[in-house]
Amino acid sequence: MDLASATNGNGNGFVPNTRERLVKSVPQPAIHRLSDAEFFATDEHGTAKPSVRVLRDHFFREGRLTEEHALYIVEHATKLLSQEPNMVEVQGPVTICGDIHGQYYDLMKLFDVGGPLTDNSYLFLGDYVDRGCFGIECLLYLYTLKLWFPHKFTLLRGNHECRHLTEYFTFKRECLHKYSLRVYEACCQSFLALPVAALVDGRFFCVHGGLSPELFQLSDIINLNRFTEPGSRGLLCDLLWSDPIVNFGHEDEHGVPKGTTFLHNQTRGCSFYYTYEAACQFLERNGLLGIVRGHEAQDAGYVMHRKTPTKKFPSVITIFSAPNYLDVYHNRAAILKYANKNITIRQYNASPHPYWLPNFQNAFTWSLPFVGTKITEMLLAILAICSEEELEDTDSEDEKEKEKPDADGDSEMRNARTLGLSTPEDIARRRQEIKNKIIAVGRMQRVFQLLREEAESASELVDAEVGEAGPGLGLGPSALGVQRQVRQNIHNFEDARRSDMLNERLPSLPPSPSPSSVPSTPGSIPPIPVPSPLIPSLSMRIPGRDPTEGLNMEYLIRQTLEDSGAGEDVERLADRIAFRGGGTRVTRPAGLKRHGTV
Ligand SMILES: [Mn+2]
Repeated sequence: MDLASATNGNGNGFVPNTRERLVKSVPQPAIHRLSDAEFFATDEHGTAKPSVRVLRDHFFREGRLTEEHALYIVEHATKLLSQEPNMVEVQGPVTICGDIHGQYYDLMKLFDVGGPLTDNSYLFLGDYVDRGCFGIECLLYLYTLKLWFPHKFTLLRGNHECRHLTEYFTFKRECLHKYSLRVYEACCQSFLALPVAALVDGRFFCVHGGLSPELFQLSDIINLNRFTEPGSRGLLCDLLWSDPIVNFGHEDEHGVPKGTTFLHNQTRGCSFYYTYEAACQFLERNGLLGIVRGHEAQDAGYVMHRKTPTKKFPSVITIFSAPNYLDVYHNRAAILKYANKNITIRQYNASPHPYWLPNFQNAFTWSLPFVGTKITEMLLAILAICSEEELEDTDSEDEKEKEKPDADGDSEMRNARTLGLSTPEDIARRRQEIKNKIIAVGRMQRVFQLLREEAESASELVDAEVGEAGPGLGLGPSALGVQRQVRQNIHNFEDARRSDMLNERLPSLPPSPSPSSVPSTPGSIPPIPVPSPLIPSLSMRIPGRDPTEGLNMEYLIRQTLEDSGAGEDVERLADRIAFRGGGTRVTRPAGLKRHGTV
């Protein structure tokens, strides 16, 4: 049974029980916080650690932890990660995994496909959070595994593991919604501690983004200070942000001069593209076989780039482990299994996951603009109950009345006296007050319209799996209509990638960064155009505003009230109605009454 027919009673006299779950096939979320006894398990040395099995199932059922337990995991993981070198040495056999991006339910599938940690090591290449709605669950689960298997479980830093991107995209908002600012701050501290590269069996260089013109020897990474925000240039930034050039391995056929190694990365708005030549030189210089990196969505979940001339092995392998990325890319995910000097790729598809409204809104907040628009529309409709002609008509009648001298003053003065207004100034003030009220209603309608557009566009690329249930819930068909339209317009991986291109960029850095996020070279940040159509939400586009403040209703109201150009119709209407005279006329316009008696 679908929700729409359930709530409407589907005409069979069925009255839903509001105390029971209407859609029983959707399991009830776990609403209780785990007790210490449930949360902790003991390892073989009798040390208490968060239970992997309990957390896995609890998170799967959308359960949350106490702030204390969440902080326990993040802080203990931070301590452990801080002790690791910038470049971790990993021994095979190992399963190498690319971007996860908050897709917890797909991460569970990844571990099904990858196999248990008892007979297998894991190396993750970063980007655990942002975009998907389950970033904190991914992070807490991965950190818990790190606590249990510190030497068999390696987590590298991705470009999203930083303050700037998590504020711009979804992770900060998610933390504030599900946990607290304290938990978010602890996560930011843990990001600083994540190592930035790994060397598998001394043969494979593993990193989130790729190479840098500042990277000659592997020792350049060892000497790096990684405990800082990456900024928009420099070695740390490049390791996390760079990409192989488009047409990598075939550059000369596309007009890239021979000998080119690094070019400005236009897709990202920072860092570099590295060429096949740059990759081959780097591998030769350091006696390596290949580069394994994540950072770019792939239709098949992976891509093997051109082989090196000397070792006949793919110079670069890109691996991406978030299937059906953002619910619209239609891509498969992949992990790379390296064992006995052999590489095997395992692919998997997306798993179903619970739906979140844009920006973690609840249904009431989300639908408020729809309700608001309707109410203000009704108010305006009541005020506009007489037509333009009728108003013109009564205007001229009034003027005629005014021309006639009246012993008792004109009709307006009569009206005014009943309202206790004695002087023409009082009447003028009263008129202005009424006019202002009507204008305010009109502008509130615009505010709600904007909020509604906001709620619709805030969906990023996220599609509505429950789209069909929308109209039945009366939440306003147009919002879900937009989401359906997004679904209709994105048919395949290429469509999604093109639409989402701007979100792959480094968002412009704040003009005056806080001390904790000062990049290594302050003042040298190039101006980066802010992408507009598909970035997370309008509130994030407002410079200097905290993106986690929600829908910024206050800001919208102020903007709308300052905006004098629009809403002329409302103003004209307000003029007309207010200038009819006393307050009672507003709810019972004179025009209508007179017209009605004709
Ligand atoms: Mn990335």
